[in-house]
Amino acid sequence: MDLVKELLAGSVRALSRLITLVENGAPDAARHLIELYPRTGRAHVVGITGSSGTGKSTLTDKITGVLRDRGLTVGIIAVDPSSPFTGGAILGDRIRMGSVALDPGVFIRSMATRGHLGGLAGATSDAVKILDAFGKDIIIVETIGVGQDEVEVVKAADTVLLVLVPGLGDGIQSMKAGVMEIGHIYVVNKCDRQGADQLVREVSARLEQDQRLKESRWEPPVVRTVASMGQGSGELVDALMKHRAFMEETGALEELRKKRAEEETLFIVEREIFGLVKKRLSLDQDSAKILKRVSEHELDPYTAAKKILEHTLKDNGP
Ligand SMILES: Nc1nc2c(ncn2[C@@H]2O[C@H](COP(=O)(O)OP(=O)(O)OP(=O)(O)O)[C@@H](O)[C@H]2O)c(=O)[nH]1
Ligand SMILES: [Mg+2]
Repeated sequence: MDLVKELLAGSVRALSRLITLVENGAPDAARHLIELYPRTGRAHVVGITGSSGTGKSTLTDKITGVLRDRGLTVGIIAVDPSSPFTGGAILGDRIRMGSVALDPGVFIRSMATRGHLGGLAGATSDAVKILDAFGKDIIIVETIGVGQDEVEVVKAADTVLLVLVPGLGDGIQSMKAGVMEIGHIYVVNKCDRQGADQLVREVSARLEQDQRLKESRWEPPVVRTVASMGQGSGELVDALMKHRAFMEETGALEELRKKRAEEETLFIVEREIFGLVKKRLSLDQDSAKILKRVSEHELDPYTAAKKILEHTLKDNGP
C-alpha cells in the first residue's frame, strides 16, 4: 500500500517513515506532501521554547497529559540541537516525556538540528503537516530558542510558549534579542525555586512596556508552573485554549495561515532554485569554473553568482 494511504488509515509506521523522508530531504517526499496537503490546517501548533534545561520537555509531558485527559490527541516534535543523532535525542526525550510516551494517542519524534538539506524550519514544518494530516489535534514543537533557525521554527507555531526559570543569572535580560518578543504565553517554571515571584514581576513589567503588545488585543499571561510536580499544567492548557480561541475569533489565525502559506511557497521556490544551481555546478564545467575563479580571486562573488544563476536559468527557465 502507498505511504499516504497507510498514514490516512492511521498507521503510525507510515507516519514515522514519512517524517524520516522529509527529514532526509528524500526526492519523493514532495510527492507525498502534495497528496497530504488538502488534509492539513486542522491541528493547532504550539511552539515551546526557552533556554536549555528550563523544563520544556517536562512541561510538554505534563501539558500532553492534560490535553489527553481532555480528549485531544497530541503530536510532539522535539528539536534537539545537542544531538547529531536523532536516535539519541529520541531516547532522552522519551525518558523525560515518560508518562505519555507509551500512550497511543501521543506521537513523539525528535529532530536533530544538523543536516537538513532544506533547512531545519522546512523539515519541521513538513513534519508538522504530516502529523496534522494524520489527525493529531495539537502539535507541540519543542526547541531551544538559540539560533535563527530555531526562532524560525517556533515562529511557525500558532501559539508560542516561552519558558523562563528563576536563577538563570540576570533573568530575562539574558534572552537573545528578539526571542523574548515572540511569546503568546509566558511560563515561569521551577516556581519551587527562589526568585520565582521576582521573575514573574520582571516578566509582567517587561510585557507592559512592550510596544508591540499595545497594538495587539492579546495580553500574554504569565503562568507559574512546577513542571516536575505537574503544578500549573492545567492553567497552562487553559491559557493555550484561550489563545487559540482568541486567534480564531479575531481572524488572526486565518490571517497568520494565509501569510504563512505565501512565505512557505517562496521558501520552497528558494530551496528549488538552490537545488537547481547545485545540480548545475556539479554537472556543468563552465559554471564550476566560475566558482573556481572566485576562489582564485579572479572574479568577485556578486558577478559570479549572477553568472551562475543565468547559466542555471537558461536551461531551466520558462
Ligand atoms: N526543581 C524543578 N526542576 C524541574 C522543574 N521542571 C523541570 N525540572 C527539572 O529540570 C531538568 C531539565 O528539564 P527538561 O524538561 O529536560 O528541560 P528542557 O528545557 O527540555 O531541557 P533541554 O531540552 O535540554 O533544553 C530536569 O532534571 C527536570 O526534572 C521544576 O518545576 N522544578
Ligand atoms: Mg528538552
